[in-house]
Amino acid sequence: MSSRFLQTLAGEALSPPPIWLMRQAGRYLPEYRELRAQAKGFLDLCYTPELAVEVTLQPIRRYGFDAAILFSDILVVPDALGCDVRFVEGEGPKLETIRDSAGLSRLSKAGLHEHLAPVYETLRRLRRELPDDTALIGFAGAPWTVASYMVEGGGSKEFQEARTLARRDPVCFSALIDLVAEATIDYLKAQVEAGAQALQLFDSWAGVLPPSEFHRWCVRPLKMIVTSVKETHPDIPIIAFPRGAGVKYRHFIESVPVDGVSLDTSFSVDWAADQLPKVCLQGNLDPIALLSGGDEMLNDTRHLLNKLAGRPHIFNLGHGVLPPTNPDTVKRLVDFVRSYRPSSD
Ligand code: 1CP
Repeated sequence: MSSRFLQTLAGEALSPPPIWLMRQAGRYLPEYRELRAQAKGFLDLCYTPELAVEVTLQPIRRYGFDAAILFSDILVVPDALGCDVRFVEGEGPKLETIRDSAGLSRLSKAGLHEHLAPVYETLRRLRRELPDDTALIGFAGAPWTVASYMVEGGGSKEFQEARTLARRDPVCFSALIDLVAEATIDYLKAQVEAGAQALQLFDSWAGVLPPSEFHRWCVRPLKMIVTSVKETHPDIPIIAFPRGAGVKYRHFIESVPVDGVSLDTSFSVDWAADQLPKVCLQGNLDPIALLSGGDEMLNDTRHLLNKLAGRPHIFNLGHGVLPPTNPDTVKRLVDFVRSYRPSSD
């Protein structure tokens, strides 16, 4: 196994740790903005292998990250199920809303693989083009997060409609969650067959679920997905990101057989290192630290590296790189992590 990222997910504690960043491809990079301006739209970028490969490779060329993440979006799954998805300039995603059984009946996974074939082609090309020591990460959104976008018709602060539907009509909501979960299983298995060497599941809105609902809508569907993918692909490492779940991360790790968890910015790494079961930890520098940059960013980074030294750790942010981030600051961060040697602070 030549990739430091995969070695770490397999349980080795490497110093310095491997590094990649969520949303490492995207709007903070001038070369992304240039290519994006030429594409017809954001989804066009995701469904054109030539362009998606190029965008995935941009941050690898600049920074030599230990892993490349497929350039796509979590909302290609609803799109493939027949729920119309559009990305409106400056407004984010807009989806056809699904709020009842009539809406649900319009969706089907019959055309899933045909619709997502360009994504599989992107992965095949990437595996050929990436250096052997750069791991290729495939991904999908978790059912709770994806279904929430479908019920809301887009992004939201509180996901009020989705949470209300889950309580008012749990049978309908549960059918939507199951459909997304089943589609996600098929999608992730196909990603592995096309060359993904690890998978990440993004449950970006797990944090809005109260403890009484967390198990049902976050833990249960993710357990189903991870178990099923590992049944056919036992060696594929899987990282989950139940963002905002706080102390419920522990229950999550005890219940879902993941190889790693991505920590959001709410965690003190001291707490995580003491309290969380021994899975690989990924994270969790605050993306805002890269906006202010400077020595404070490096001090936070040193603290994090010191606290997690000695256990399997993949350096990352607590959420995605923000569009106003200066690409030179990312370079400074990567150089710092790569030259890190344990010390006291
Ligand atoms: O205008 C543009 O160019 C589009 C901006 C953009 C990009 C670069 C979107 C729209 N998606 C992406 C790529 C993307 N999305 C990746 C691959 C790139 C990488 O990580 O390097 C990944 C893994 C995602 C995942 C994603 N999409 C999540 C989960 C992760 C997270 O950040 O919490 C979510 C919630 C989405 C939905 C989405 N897609 C795009 C936007 C702006 C949003 C958020 C919408 C909202 O809730 O307001």
